[in-house]
Amino acid sequence: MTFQFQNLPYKENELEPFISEQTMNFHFKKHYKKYIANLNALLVECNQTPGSLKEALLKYHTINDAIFQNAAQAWNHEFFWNCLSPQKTAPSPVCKKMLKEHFGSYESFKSKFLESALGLFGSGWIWVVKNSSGGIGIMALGNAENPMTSGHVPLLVCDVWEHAYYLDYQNDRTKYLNQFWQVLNWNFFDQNLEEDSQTESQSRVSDVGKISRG
Ligand code: MN3
Repeated sequence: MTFQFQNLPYKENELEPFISEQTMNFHFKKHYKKYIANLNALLVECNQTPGSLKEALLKYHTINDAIFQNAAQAWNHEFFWNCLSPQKTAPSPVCKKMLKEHFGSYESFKSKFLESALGLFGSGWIWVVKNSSGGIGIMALGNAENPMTSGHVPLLVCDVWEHAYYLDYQNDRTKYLNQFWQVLNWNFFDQNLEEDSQTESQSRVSDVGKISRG
């Protein structure tokens, strides 16, 4: 299977003034599309046909760095585009409750997020994840790393590779992170939580099926 690039869910200039059209243009056309092209070329070379980016990144995580990195970067960027929105959104009551439970308050969640982002040396991604015990947490992962390889469910992410902010904020990651909240799509958090709970209840149903048939 050849992977096709996904279009942005908004126009390149719609996140201005927080993320410029120029940044989105480079980010989408030069970085993200390149990962898809690289991945397709690598898969042809070794005659592999994973069914999805998720399948590719999970399968090649420990066995082929080049395929993993390009598949993960493609997946991470598609997820990241959806974490941004030109419409102003706010955490839902469910989301607020979770943030309060796990971080004490919305404000302390934000400072923990910023602290993790500033603490990550070099390029990477700052993830809000659901862990296997149902709690939520923040993971700062370098380069192309993705929380699904360690069994976590991604709920939100911020791209902290310099290509995501250098044209607008130069080396000032703090300034970029402070603007990130202006365009963060909180509805996507709820959507990912909802999808995960559906997957969980489906797997419970199939477990019950296995037991009764056994
Ligand atoms: Mn990027």
